[in-house]
Amino acid sequence: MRIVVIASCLLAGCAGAPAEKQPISTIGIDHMVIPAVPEVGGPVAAYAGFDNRGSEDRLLGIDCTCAASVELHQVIRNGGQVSMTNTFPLALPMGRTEVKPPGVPLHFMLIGTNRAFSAGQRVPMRLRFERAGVIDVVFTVAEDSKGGWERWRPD
Ligand SMILES: [Cu+2]
Repeated sequence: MRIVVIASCLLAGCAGAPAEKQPISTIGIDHMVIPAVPEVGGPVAAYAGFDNRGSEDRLLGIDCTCAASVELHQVIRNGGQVSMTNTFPLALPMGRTEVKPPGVPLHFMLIGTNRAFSAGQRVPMRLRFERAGVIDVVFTVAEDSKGGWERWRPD
């Protein structure tokens, strides 16, 4: 049993010396969804839900080999004008926080993608938290964001 646990830890990309005490994650992540986008290079939205069962934390950033960068966009309406600004970090007070379709006021945005996304594909990303540290998760590409969010199930 011990060997199985270590092996799965290696697969998940656990970093740091084994003797070092790893920060205990108190963040649960779910509903990791990306809409299908056939064009390469354009911005692509991403969504996720967070359950913070510990003390207040912040999501500092997201890394994906699929994109040049990932931003947290806040949609700001100013009269007829709509603009999106990068607003990382994302505050995660105790309890539930959702970055949810339709993405207003918040969505994650993959900038400068290097691949297309088609429904059913799985896309690993690395989330960096101020207190919980690094957590690797896998996003699922859905035909559309809202449907993908509603039908999302844990592995
Ligand atoms: Cu955006």
